[in-house]
Amino acid sequence: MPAIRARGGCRTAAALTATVVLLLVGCAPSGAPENESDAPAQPTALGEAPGAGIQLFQLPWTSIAAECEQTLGPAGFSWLLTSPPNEHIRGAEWWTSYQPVSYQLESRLGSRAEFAEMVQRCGAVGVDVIADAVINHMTGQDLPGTGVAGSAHEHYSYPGLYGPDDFHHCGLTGDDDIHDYGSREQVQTCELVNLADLDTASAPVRDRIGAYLDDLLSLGVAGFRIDAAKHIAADDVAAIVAELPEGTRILNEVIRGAGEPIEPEEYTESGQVFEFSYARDLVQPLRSGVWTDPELSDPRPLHVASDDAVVFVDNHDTERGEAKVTAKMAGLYLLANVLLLGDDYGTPVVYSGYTFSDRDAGAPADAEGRVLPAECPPVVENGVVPTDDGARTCIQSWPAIGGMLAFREVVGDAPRLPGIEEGDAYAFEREARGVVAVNAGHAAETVTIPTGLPDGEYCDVVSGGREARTDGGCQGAAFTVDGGEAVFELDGRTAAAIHLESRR
Ligand code: LAG
Ligand code: CA
Repeated sequence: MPAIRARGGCRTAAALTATVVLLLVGCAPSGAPENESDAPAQPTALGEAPGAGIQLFQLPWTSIAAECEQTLGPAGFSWLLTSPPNEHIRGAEWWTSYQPVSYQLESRLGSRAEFAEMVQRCGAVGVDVIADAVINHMTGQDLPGTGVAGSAHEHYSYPGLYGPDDFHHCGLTGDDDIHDYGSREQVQTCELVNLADLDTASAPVRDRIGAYLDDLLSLGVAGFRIDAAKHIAADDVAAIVAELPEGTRILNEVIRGAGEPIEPEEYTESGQVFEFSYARDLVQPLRSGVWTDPELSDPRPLHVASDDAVVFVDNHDTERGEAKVTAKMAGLYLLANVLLLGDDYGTPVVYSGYTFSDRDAGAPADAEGRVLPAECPPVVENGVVPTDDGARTCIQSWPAIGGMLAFREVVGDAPRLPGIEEGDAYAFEREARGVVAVNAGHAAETVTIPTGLPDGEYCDVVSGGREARTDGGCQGAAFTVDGGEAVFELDGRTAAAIHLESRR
């Protein structure tokens, strides 16, 4: 697996260690023991949790740069995923981004210079940038047109880049579109919703794609989401990735579909994959109030191995489709994100988009079609999402998110233990390092869970955020561990999390 930067460990060491000595020697490896005089011996050597990311959907580059400095860096995100940065078709819909016209870094979200500056500014605060790479296809336009940077395009002609021979013409269906997801050949060589399908087995096509990815790497990106990876043969993805520098992060988008011949497992050779099973399983108990522990083996059933998985509550497609819990249900969405970030499985990515009532509606834009800059307030009350169309959801500004990122740094790779269910509430421990509790019901509920955390009063990082512990008190709620049991009295639709370092 590509290396994940050691940023979380650095922060953890600094946060856990009161001594100046360790700070002077720089970022100690995360396995270093932390010995506070009043703390009991640490249970086991601490391995790092995978650094968490955030998808910033259709957010302009200038806004992302500011967001990194103001919120994402301080909150403890280690990477972010942008929308596609290259030239695409004109139009007001968000999905114009998924119809490439050229590989110039000129889009509704900003210019090449703005993109480059964003990568630098985010990197300076410890946030890596991953770009969404649309390399399976070009446009789905049947009529000639020009892209947002002025490049001419026809369905199978992109002057200076691709001509008709560079595309699959599958000949398997009447219109050359994909009709049967049970057919590997159709899915990978026919057209996804009429999008001209690149012949990714051909050397010139691979070279052009490689040059585009190299160009983005030259600006400092850490890696790529491979859009529609399921529609590119795993061997083709692997061949393209093989030409990239060692350590380039690859996140393959391969939606797991029941009974389909193409499986996410095929793509782990070239990087991680988004594990769609995870989101599907995560939200079920939130809606039903019936909790079952996930199978705590690795891999979980119908999941890739933890190291291979990128996990999420929703993304820009599922919030418009299959996701049962989205920002539209802000209370449950908070719980889902707490569970996501509290888990020991996969590399989590939080999703931040904008409110919509029309699934096609693009983010608010100016007269020329450029998406308007948008700023999130540094702090937004947990679970609050604006309801007006086009407003940014800004969940990264919830105290709970920064609080759970701190939780991850403290619990590291401590395993998740089987949980305790109490009515609609549920709690689980990350062995001897932290406990997460959620109440999916509307009524208050108390859940009591045995824990290896030392007895004491703990500050809740969901309500209290990253700096939950204040001088002598707590920023938010407090919970007690007594006689080896943690007790969480939770109001309806609330969550809590405590960890070794949130003890008062
Ligand atoms: C993806 N992952 O595999 C993206 O995450 C997803 O957002 C993309 O679909 C898709 N694959 C292609 O990159 C989006 C919209 C589609 C849109 C498509 C192309 O969800 O609705 O299709 O991008 O812009 C639209 C129209 C179609 C039309 C097509 C071609 O909705 O009706 O056939 O454009 O003109
Ligand atoms: Ca294809």
